[in-house]
Amino acid sequence: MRLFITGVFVRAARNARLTRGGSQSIPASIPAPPRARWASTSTTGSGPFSPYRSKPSKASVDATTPESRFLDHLQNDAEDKKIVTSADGLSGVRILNQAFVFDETSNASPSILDLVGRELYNNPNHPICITRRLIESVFNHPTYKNHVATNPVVTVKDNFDVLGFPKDHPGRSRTDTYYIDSTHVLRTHTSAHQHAAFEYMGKNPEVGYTICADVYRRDSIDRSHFPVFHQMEGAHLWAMPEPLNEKELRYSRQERRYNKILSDLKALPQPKLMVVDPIQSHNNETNPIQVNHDPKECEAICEHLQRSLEILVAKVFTAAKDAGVGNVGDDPIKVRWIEAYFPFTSPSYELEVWWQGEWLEILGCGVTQQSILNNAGLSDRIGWAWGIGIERLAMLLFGIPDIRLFWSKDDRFLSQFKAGEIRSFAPFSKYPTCYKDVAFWLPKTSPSASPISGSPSSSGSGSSSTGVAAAAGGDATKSPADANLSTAFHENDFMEIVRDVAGPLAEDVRLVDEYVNRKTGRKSLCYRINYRSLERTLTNEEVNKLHEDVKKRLVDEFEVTIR
Ligand code: FA5
Ligand code: MG
Repeated sequence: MRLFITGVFVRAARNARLTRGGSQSIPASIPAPPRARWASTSTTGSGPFSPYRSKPSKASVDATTPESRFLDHLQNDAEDKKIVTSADGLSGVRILNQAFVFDETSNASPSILDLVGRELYNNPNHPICITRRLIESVFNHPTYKNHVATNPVVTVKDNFDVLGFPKDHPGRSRTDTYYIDSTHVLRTHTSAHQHAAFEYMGKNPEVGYTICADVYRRDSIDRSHFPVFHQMEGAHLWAMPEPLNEKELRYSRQERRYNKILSDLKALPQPKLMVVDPIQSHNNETNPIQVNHDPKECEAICEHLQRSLEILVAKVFTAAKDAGVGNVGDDPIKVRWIEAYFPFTSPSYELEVWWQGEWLEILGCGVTQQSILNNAGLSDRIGWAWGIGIERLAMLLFGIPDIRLFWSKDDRFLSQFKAGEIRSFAPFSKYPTCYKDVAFWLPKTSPSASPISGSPSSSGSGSSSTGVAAAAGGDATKSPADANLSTAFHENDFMEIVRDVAGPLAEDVRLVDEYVNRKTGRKSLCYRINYRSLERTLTNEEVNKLHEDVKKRLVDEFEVTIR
């Protein structure tokens, strides 16, 4: 591992690589939402557009089936209730006026559906929105169009298929993703809107975009993980210039595109921060450039991507330092690049920031897969994309110690933030914690996959020793990645029960013991649940009741034997 080196040094080395290239040759359902829920936030440019495609017509649904009658009922029911059950035993949900009938794939729980529609990113005095605005100030008009996508229900196609997720990717599993029905999910990442955003770019003048949205993942419970969080996605593309005359060759046009990328790179300021960059080349076996891409052009795009994100990090951390958040004093801001894997970019990277003694992953990024651009009608463009966790940045910016606080409706939290201001959060309380253990035998048929064998909270926190990160959730260490294995015990199922029963009163859940009885072959697990309210002291009776409810659901739903 190389020692810390400054960004300036790294850039100098990389720029040398860039210019050395010289004259290399170039190698060759259910109805969609009734109205667009996608809004552009910048003051200029074209208006809103819909990221959704074809709407199954009502006429194509057989109106005589109980399903279609129930669907009509759901659609038209005047009651302001999210989940509705019919006399036929059908149940379904209305999300932002769109009706869905649950099927055997549905697994979105009421506690999650309750959080849909809060639109924290649209409240100007909320830390999520303040952070969003800060990011947008770096990726701004006229280069970038700033969007928000308010409807979190997307098709499986948009969330996974068009992005090239393999069929067995763990992120697709019902243990990791909230399915509304077999063809719709609560989006697990803002990349679900990539295809629509690229199509939009094809018809509009901006060469880049940002999209801000709430995203949903069945995940661990701790202070930096919540099943709903916010992401921002960004992209920048370079188009092939128009031919200068009839005779101009494609090669020459591509050379001009490459020169434009270089001049855009040169125009970016050099931020002041320390960069740990063990990546010697943007083209290697484990993280290759795409077959149809020119190595030197790809190199320039990676440089532009990395520099743009380093500028963002420098801006965010300087703001936090200036506000005296996190006691970082005069220490230089340190970031580290690591190689990653995403099905929709290659090469791919993650960026980590050194914060209070550890590396914290804040984003994933890479060179957009050409097939995705081609599918959106942009075959003559090339470029990069990134996806950032807003809470991760906001926690650093404001010194917010627990991710649950973002959802607080308590005025003691909300009144501390003002649009455009970065300031250190003043904790208003520390109510006592109460932990309780639950130990149980798994049924004999459960798979032997150990929930403890990987990091219990591995979707995005801390550093990855292998340097290869999962995309958009999904942790292969926790269970088999088979959406049909619904009865097998998965750690995320346990997390979901706790979340459903205790909601934001569960602060942290971790596996504290695991062993196999040699005689019976049965496995025993013991989880510790920390109950703590951010707003009041919990009574003993209250916690006991919650814990009993967790146990009961565990027995009912997973046929475990409590020890
Ligand atoms: C993605 O979601 C990719 N869509 C990012 C991307 C976009 C890559 C475009 C390439 C091109 P990932 O699963 O690593 O990647 O999540 C991105 C970021 O979201 C993480 O770096 C982290 O900051 C944040 N994040 C992930 N899981 C959580 C969680 N449970 N709670 C809070 N933040 C999270
Ligand atoms: Mg990640």
